Amino acid sequence: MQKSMKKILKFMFIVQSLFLYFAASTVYGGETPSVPGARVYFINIKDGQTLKSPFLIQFGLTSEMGIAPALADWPDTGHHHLIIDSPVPNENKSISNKHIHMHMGQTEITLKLTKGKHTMQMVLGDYSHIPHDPPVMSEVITVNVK
Ligand SMILES: [Cu+2]
Repeated sequence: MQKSMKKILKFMFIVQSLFLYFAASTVYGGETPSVPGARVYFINIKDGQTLKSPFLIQFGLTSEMGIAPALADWPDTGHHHLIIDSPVPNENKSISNKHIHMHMGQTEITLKLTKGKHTMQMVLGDYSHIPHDPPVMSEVITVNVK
């Protein structure tokens, strides 16, 4: 990664932290539209797959929409979230920090999970971490971690 890019990402992270701190009680609209047909999907993991922890997860997004870092309010974009062992978050609210946010616009992560069965679901969130309208979510998949 280029040095300037790293600086930008670091700056955005700081801005985001401040933003979350000062705006924690602000109510967001949750009105960012998604693009019809946009879909998120697990690229390299299938429902029912057995995995050895730690493992890589690659996040796919169809070409109707693009990836942007959190706080970048660009049209038709969002950032990935991974929901583990939990129901879909409230669609009109900011996705809580107990879920994994790929707020720098990452499209893959290495994940450690305890042994056993886990459910995973992807949800795209807008610049303020709120799912789009209508939400862009993957199916819930179950993996077996050994
Ligand atoms: Cu987020």
